[in-house]
Amino acid sequence: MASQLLASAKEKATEMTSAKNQKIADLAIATKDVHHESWRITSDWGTKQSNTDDWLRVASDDHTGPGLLEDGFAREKIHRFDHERIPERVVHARGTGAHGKFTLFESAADVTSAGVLTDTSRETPVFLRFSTVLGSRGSADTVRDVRGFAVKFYTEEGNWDIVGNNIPVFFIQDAMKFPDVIHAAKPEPHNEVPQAQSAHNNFWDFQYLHPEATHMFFWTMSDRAIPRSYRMMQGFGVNTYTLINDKNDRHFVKFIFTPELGVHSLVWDEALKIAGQDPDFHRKDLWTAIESGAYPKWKFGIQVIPEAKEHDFDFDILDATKVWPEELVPIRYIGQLELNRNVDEFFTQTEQSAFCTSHIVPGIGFSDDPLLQGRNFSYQDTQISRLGVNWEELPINKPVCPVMNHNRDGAMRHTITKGTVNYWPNRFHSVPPATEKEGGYVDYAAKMAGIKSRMRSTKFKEHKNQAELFYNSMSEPEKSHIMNALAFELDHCDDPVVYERMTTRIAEIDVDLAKSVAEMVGGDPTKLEQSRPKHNKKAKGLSQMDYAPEKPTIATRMVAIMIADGYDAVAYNGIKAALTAAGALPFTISPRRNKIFAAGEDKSTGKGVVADHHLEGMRSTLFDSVFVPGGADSIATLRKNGRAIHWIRESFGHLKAIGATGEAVQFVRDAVDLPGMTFSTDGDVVDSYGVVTASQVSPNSFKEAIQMAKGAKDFV
Ligand code: HDE
Repeated sequence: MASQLLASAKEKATEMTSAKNQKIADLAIATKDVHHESWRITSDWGTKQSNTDDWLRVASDDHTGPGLLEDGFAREKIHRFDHERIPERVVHARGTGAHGKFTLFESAADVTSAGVLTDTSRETPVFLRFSTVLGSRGSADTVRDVRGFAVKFYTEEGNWDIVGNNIPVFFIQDAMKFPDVIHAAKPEPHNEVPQAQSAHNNFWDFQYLHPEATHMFFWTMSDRAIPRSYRMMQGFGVNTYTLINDKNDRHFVKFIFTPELGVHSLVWDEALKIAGQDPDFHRKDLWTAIESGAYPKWKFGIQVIPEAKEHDFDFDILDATKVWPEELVPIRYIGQLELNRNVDEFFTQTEQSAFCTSHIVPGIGFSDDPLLQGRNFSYQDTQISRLGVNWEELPINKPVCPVMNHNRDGAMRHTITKGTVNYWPNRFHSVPPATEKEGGYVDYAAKMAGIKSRMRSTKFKEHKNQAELFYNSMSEPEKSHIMNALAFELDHCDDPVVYERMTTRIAEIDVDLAKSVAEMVGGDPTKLEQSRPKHNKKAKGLSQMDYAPEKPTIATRMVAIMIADGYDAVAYNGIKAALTAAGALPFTISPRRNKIFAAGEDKSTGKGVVADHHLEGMRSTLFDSVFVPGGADSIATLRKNGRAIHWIRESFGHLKAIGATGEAVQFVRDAVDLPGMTFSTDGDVVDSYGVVTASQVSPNSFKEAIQMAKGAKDFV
């Protein structure tokens, strides 16, 4: 059922999105479809093959002889296979991407001349790649890590890449430190352990030795680092860029994407389990949402500071370890990004997509942010080693506007440039490059003065104020999640130098937090003191609580309906229909994936229901919610099934909505019966735990419960 729903939604979606998107039309030229009945298999040189299974050999009926080197078909097949792999990205190796569009609802012409940010009639095609940072290509999605949020805008004036993250700050201030922070965070060099984890000695050793990383590690220990879905996280350009308008005024700018669905996270226990139970959890979630037509959307915002006000703040606005608090620099939301089409092939689109911070278009510029300056060098360089010098000719990376220059040759060049000259100017073409009016990129003429030295400006030396601002701005549950995350991570460090010193660093931000962590991981809490005076300030926009969904919805939420033989068909069919109508994805779970019969249904003549999964095949962690319809026999069976009981208890522990009707109500109560829990006599509300069950479940009350539990989950 869920798959039929997906198939028809997919057709509709494909029709709607391909029509206008110039990049999709462009990609179609390079696309071939293997689902044609009539094609015959050929070699790469085009000759039809008569056999692709047996190597040409000298053989007879009673003797299998040696293979012949002469067999070009066989050699080609093996050679191609031998060379299928390319280097994975040195960071952000694990990722997934999708196509979409960017639209503008308010022109930013007052601050920029960029067409993509001023022309409200445009639909700019985009490709967005999400990623984790530390793990290899095959690692799990739900690890604790920063998430990449890299957007390529295929604008009429050329590609513009915002290569961002889901966290607005970074570990270091100067690009020259990047190899150190990444070496320290990636698996340790002697045994390549641990995979995709920051919970190890080297990572935390680095954090202590680099006070500038303090603000960032508070973010990575927060719930932001374990998102529920790529669709439910923010994107930040992180670095400070500039915008230049028609009058040649320059503003500093930060780019922000905020999801329509709100910002939500997993709970840590869930994240840990999902990493094993379904390492592709986030990619599947994104894929399914797009296939079912529930297109994820983000509001696009800018924070701008006029050039003249650069020094008006107590932090340096070019320092990537700092946010620009919204109270000081409000976010101006001007556009929308929507993802509406999955890739046709992972390798040629997602894997070969390549981003460069240095890709900008007229109206957008860089700043002297030392991290950005280094990134501008690094990305082009890394693409050359990963994909080759002609990487921008690959279909996914090619701009939609004309590309014409005298860059030539190199491995795998495939554009054929006609003409007898390959330099400029030449006797055939000496038209000067485009002026600013003609769309040429003219660098902002900035006045520079300084001393050549390896130094950082004074304001770059303050590292603690915003770490405290972030921590102070968290809700109590978010604070306790940070404490637990630090306790988990430092528990995985076995060198006392690492975990003991870290508690002293935490004490500079909040001594109570440091003491709790020291109590858990080792270190002497009595020796810790608030070693830096606190400012006690808070700011908005840092806590996830500030990002509730604009329009609450349960579309694409995964709901497990648990039944066994003898289930109540009215309750089952009712809830399934209601969930489907609301765009949620119901899945039937039962002790076996063979027909299950309703109460009163004749097993020899009845149609039965074929479950989507059996109880051992799936886990509660992979669903947003569980519903158990009544039915005496069904519940009697489930009561005897340890896995069924565990499903309920685990869902409860992970703060999910649990719906039950009839006999299932007592079953759910018994399963989650915990000391100190109270049930009301009529409504069955377990309000002390923030989770709702109701004996008179109406589809609407259950839908609300799913929404509520989702909200509660973030905050309880
Ligand atoms: Fe990256 N980063 N980075 N980075 N980064 C790469 O480029 C680098 C930084 C980010 O989906 C690499 O194509 C340096 C900040 C994303 O393909 C590499 C520095 C932010 C992606 C590289 C940084 C990012 C990358 C590896 C310090 C958030 C994945 C593969 C100055 C704003 C893009 C590649 C994708 C990838 C270098 C710091 C985001 C090596 C030198 C800060 C989302 O070039």
